[in-house]
Amino acid sequence: MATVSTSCYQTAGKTPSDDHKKGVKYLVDTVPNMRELPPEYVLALPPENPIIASHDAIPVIDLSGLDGSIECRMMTVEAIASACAHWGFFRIINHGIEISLMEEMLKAVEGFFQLPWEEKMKYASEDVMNPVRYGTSLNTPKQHALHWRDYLRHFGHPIHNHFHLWPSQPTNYRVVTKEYLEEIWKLAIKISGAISKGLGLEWYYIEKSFGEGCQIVASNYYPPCPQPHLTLGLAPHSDHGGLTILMQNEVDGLQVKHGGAWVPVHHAPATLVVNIGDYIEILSNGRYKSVEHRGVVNAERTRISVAVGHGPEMTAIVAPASPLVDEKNKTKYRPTTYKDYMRAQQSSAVRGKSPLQDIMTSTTTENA
Ligand SMILES: O=C(O)CCC(=O)C(=O)O
Repeated sequence: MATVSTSCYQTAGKTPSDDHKKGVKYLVDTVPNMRELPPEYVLALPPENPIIASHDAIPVIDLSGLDGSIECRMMTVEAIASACAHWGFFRIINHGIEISLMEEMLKAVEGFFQLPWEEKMKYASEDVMNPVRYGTSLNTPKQHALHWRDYLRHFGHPIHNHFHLWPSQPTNYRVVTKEYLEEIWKLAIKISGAISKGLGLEWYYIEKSFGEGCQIVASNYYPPCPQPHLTLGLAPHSDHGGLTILMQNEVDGLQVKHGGAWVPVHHAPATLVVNIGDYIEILSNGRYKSVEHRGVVNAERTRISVAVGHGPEMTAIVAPASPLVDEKNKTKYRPTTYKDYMRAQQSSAVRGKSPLQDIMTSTTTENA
């Protein structure tokens, strides 16, 4: 079982002061030429699994196949089904999102993190369900070891409910983010159709299960770290939603757990990375598994990633799809509301997949 216990990620150093809440960028800006990692960020990391060679990389799917002939469409559906079953992660090309929009979004996010800390702290919140949150380290306000990451998380679709709450600086942030999130939502719905079909469900099954739907963007900022091997940007975790679409700048750092090893997901220009989250694991009754991933840091360059999660509306019941449950395939998860699941998952200082395990009817099932 791939779950990581909290103790593995307890800090090996002293208890942090509240100053750390201003962010890791604030720290590196105020302590130029930092040679040693502050002890609050030193993690007692478990002995590592070997990192396997990049030739064993996540599958690449040409999404233009979904707009082609019936044969082409079915081949693409099968490729996505195979990627979901074997990896839980895949890279997409020909996805239809303009490169210029991707670049503008990355710039807007970078612009936000470059604001003075006082401006960013206007969005700080300890409530994991707050519609807009600036923070540092992990999402939870519970006591945990510090990680080398600042983040901005906020709700997207349905955008009219949240637009006015988004950061007002940089001045183009709202306009660019709105356009990016609208395009990414359409893409997520298209991919969810292919995933539904691959599970033997009707094309619109997952989309319908979303109801009004929920989209959350998590933008991550990982400044250069003086001793990157002693810490992490983001601890291993799975995502609570249905599917996440991730874009990263040209600096590597994402790793995916596969076959007991951490596989690096390298930056590839103009591509996006898709992964399935806990909601699809549950909906598929365990046929597909959400996969743990983590962010490592480096000493030279700032890494930025923009992860957009897509799931159902808050009041939706999260449970296996009824066509996938029968006498032979009994339900493996206890129903819960998406809101309750998300709150539990986001509040947990325990990383890995333990929040999902808590709602499994049997904990003997192996996760990928
Ligand atoms: O920075 C990354 O590549 C990982 C981001 C991520 O997993 C998250 O924001 O939940």
